[in-house]
Amino acid sequence: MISGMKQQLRALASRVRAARAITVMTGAGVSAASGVPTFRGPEGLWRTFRPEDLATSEAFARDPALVWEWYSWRRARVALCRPNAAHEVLARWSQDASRQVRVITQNVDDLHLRAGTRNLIRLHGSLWETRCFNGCAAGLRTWRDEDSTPDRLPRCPHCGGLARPAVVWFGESLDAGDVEHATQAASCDVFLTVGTSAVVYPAAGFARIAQTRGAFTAEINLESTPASSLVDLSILGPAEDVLPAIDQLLS
Ligand code: BV8
Ligand code: ZN
Repeated sequence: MISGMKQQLRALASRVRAARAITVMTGAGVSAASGVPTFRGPEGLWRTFRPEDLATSEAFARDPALVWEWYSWRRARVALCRPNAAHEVLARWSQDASRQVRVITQNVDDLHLRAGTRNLIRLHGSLWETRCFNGCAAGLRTWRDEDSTPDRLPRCPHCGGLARPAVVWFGESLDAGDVEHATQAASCDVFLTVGTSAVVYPAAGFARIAQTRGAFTAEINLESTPASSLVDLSILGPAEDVLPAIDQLLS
């Protein structure tokens, strides 16, 4: 194991420099410096709210107004946030035509998109999209919905039934196309897992898939996670500092 922050940064920068294909898996920690609350941890959303009360289809069926209230609150909060230095570095890397940089995110805040990231896979959907809760044929597609203060429950324009946030809740399958793209992206030279507690599957499994396919794997997080003992290099530090530091070592 490489010790000493400077040596770790240099080691990762040299891997990144040599790589032709890089895949980055991001989680809530990447958006923390933008002011978006994380889920787990001392200030996390799951301290105040129980996931099973808010992030399952059973919760929505039981109390759609409560679930919409939570998502509207999150929309309003994220609308005030801006991409930070971590999003910006990843966006720049993804725009480099000389190699393939793919970003897989568990975040629903769209800050990677707003930073201009290309080749983005949004595994858990978007806070800003809505779809039919009944699953009517026409309402299977999502539609953009920026309203963060709805005065009544959003409805499906096709069947008139309730509309729901187009995010992936616990117990729900991820979009098959997204999973396929993420599985393809796990074939890379360097796989980075950044700002995620690495406990939610299938997202947390892609680092191991990448490693078994021969990728160099590294983690950037404020603290150790279940991924730390798996990866080749674990850097303990804030993503908004570590990614710009690596980026600077590349030039
Ligand atoms: C599914 C809704 C098939 C969107 C979310 C295999 C093993 C065990 C369990 C399972 C398994 N396979 C499936 C499961 C069940 C379940 C699961 O994983 N459960 C776990 C928790 C035990 N998975 C599912 O249900 C998935 N579906 O597998 O479908 C299926 C179908 C039917 C029946 C069974 C299976 C669906 C998962 C989707 C969950 N959706 N939310 C929303 O409203 O946002 S959860 C959610 O967690 C968020 O979406 C978030 O994206 C995700 C992951 O969280 P993180 O991003 O990692 O955030 P967290 O707060 O945890 O961590 C932040 C980290 O950042 C911390 O480590 C912190 O130290 C660090 N940090 C903080 N600041 C910084 C920083 N790091 C760097 N810099 C900083 N500045
Ligand atoms: Zn409908």
